[in-house]
Parts: sequence; structure tokens; C-alpha cells
Amino acid sequence: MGRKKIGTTWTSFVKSIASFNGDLASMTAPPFILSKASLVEFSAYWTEHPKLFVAPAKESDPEKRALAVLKWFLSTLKQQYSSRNEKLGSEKKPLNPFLGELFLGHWDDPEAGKTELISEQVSHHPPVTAYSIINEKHGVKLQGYNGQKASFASMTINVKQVGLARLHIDAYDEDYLITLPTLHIEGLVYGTPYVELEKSTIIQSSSGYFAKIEYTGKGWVSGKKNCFNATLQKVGSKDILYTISGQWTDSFTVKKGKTEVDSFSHKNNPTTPLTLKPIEEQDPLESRRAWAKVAVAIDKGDYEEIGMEKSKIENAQRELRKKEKEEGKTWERRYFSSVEKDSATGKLLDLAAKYSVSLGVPAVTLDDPSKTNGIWLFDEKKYEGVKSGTREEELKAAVEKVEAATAH
Ligand code: CLR
Repeated sequence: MGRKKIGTTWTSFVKSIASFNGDLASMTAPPFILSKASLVEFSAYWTEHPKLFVAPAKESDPEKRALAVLKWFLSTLKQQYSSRNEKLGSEKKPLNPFLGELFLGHWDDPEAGKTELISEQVSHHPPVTAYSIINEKHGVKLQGYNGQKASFASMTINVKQVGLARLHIDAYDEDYLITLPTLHIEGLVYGTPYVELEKSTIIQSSSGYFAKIEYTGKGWVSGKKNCFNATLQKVGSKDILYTISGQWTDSFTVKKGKTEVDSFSHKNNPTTPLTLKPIEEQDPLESRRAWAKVAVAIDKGDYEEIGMEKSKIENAQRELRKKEKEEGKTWERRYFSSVEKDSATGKLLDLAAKYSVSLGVPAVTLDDPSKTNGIWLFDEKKYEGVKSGTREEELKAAVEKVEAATAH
């Protein structure tokens, strides 16, 4: 393919997104920027350093624990927002997950032991992914759900994330509420898209610590991309306990006052690969298996074949929704349930609201649940049912339905 051809395709793509409506799923893109990974896979980015994920559980001092949580969170940003982009400017458009799509796996780490990942697409309109990440050995659990609201302005795609994440540490019965940063895509006009983070993230702990991460983008002092400054405070005092600053794509330093007390560098901390079942052993609703034919077509760069294979999945889904409507039923989520109210999050939000006044920072509010088709919680009962085999019939029926809808 000649340069000119790519250039023209890119230009028409950029023109087409200029008129898109905010639903990322409806955006059509040329094959060379299509990713083979579905968004349901992105939940794995939270735990590519299992050692840091479980580190807070080893600290008996609540302040050190809150710091360890902050450090772990900062270490996840590179994977979340730039790992698909090793060569800067090669961000791609992920596959749009279908309702019920799953991504299941685990990490084995000599120190952290086994950490399990359960990710499920719990809503299609609007698209929402829910996940649960569990390390039983250390009693550390993360759960959350998220969707995206996108808009296009002055040649960038702006993405507001809706939803939240919540970390639980069993030994201290402690919770941490984590908000999700706003982001935008840079480099679009040049055909070299990459993510830059904006505004801030907060982490509110039930033990009274409050962390704020401010994303400064290109630091005007350093001139580097992906910069941030973070602080950790305890409520009731204006004292800053720790500051962390650096580049979330590279390294950062932790300081107490002016003294450096710790640091982190991605170069010295390789990620732990996620272990997945081989495709043939996966459930038909698992992402890699379900999208396998689309992935082959993307590898070939065959636009028609991509379209045809995607349509098969989309039409089957449409048919299923139609049937459900006729029968007055809804799709049964395998691992998550939607709730009216989540009291643990509610408590943390109340704390954040109270503290924000004393700390002089904006209060954290929960996004309107309608934006995520509800509040999604990991359902332990459903999970136990899957593990012990008591839901086998139900799961088989779900798979059969999908397969029947795909057959014609
Ligand atoms: C999904 C939830 C993850 C964090 C995350 C990282 C990158 C984001 C992604 C989320 C949503 C989809 C996203 C992506 C970067 C690019 C992609 C915004 C928020 C868009 C749809 C691709 C636009 C197409 C250009 C590359 C041309 O925890």
C-alpha cells in the first residue's frame, strides 16, 4: 500500500470522526487502526504489577497503606493508557464488546501468588465494562465498572470516563474509592494517535486519607509528556504527607518534604503476563474466542472480511435482544448485578465530600447511574455458583442462545 493511499484514508477518517456523535462504538475506522483487542480486555491493566497490587496489605500503618495504594495506582497508568502505544502514536480503536462478553484470566507471581481477573461487558447501550480482581492470599480485591463519553473538538477526541473503582483490603476492612481520569487523543491529524490524561484523579480511603493526582500533560518546565503531581493528605490537617511526581509513562519519585523516600521506574519493574486459557478451551463468550475470526481478518487487513465477521456477531446480538424483548426477559449477567445503591461507595463519597471542604479541593460526586446503565457490583453469589457448578445449566443455555443466533 502506497503512502499516498494511507494518507488519503487517514484524512477521510479524521473528517469522518469530526462528525461523530459521541458514541465511540459507532465510529468507523480504516483497518490499520483497528485493534484486535476488545475493551473488555482493558480491565487487566489494573494488575500488571501484582506485587504492587498486594503491597498495601503488608503495611500495618494506615498512612503507609494509603501510600502503597497510591503507588500501585500510579504504576497502572502506563499500562492503562499507553501500553498499546509502545511506538508513540500508534493507539488503536479497540473492538466494541458485545453484551455478556467475558475476559477471564489470572496472574501468577512468585511473591503475590495468584490474582484472578473477571471482566464482563454488563451493558451494550451505553457500553459498560465491569470487573473484579481478586488476590485471596493477601486479601486484596478491586472491583469497578466504567464507560466512556466521547466528543470531538478542535481535532482531538475528548473522553470523559464514567464509573469508578473500589479497592478493598480484607485484613483492615479498608476501602479505597478511585475516580477515573478524563483523557484526550493527541496526534490525530498526523495519524499518530496517543492518549494524554487531564484534570485529576482522587483516591479516598475509609481510614481518612485522601490522595489527589493532577495530570499536567506536557510539563512546561520539563517539556516532557504525561507528567503528573500527586499528594497524600490526612483529613483534618492541611499537611501534605507525601508528594509524588514524575511521568506516568516512565518513572516517578516519592518525597516526604524535600527528602526522596522511594521511587518507581517502569524500566526496573517488568509487567507480569496474564495467563489465559487456550482459545479452544475458552467459553464461547470469552473475548478472544468470540472475536477470533475478526482478529484474523484484521491481521490480513481485509476490510470486507472484517465487516462481514463483525456483522455476524452484531446481527446475532440484535436477534438475541429482539427475542428477549418479545419474551419480556433480560440478559442474565454472569458475574455482576446492578444495584440501586452501593453503601460502601456511598460512605466513601460522604467522606470525600466532608474532607474536600477541609482540604479545599472539589468534592467527588458519583456519575448519574443512567450513564452506566446502573451501578454494577461483583456478585459473590453468582461467582460461587459458577465455581461450584450449580449454574452450569444456566451458562450452557446462555451460550446455546448466542450460538443459535449466530448460526443463521
Ligand atoms: C477504557 C478503560 C480503561 C482505560 C482506557 C484506556 C484507553 C482508552 C479506553 C479506556 C477507551 C477507548 C479509547 C482508549 C484510547 C483510544 C480509544 C478512548 C478509557 C478510542 C476509542 C480510539 C479512538 C480512535 C483513535 C485511535 C483513532 O481502563
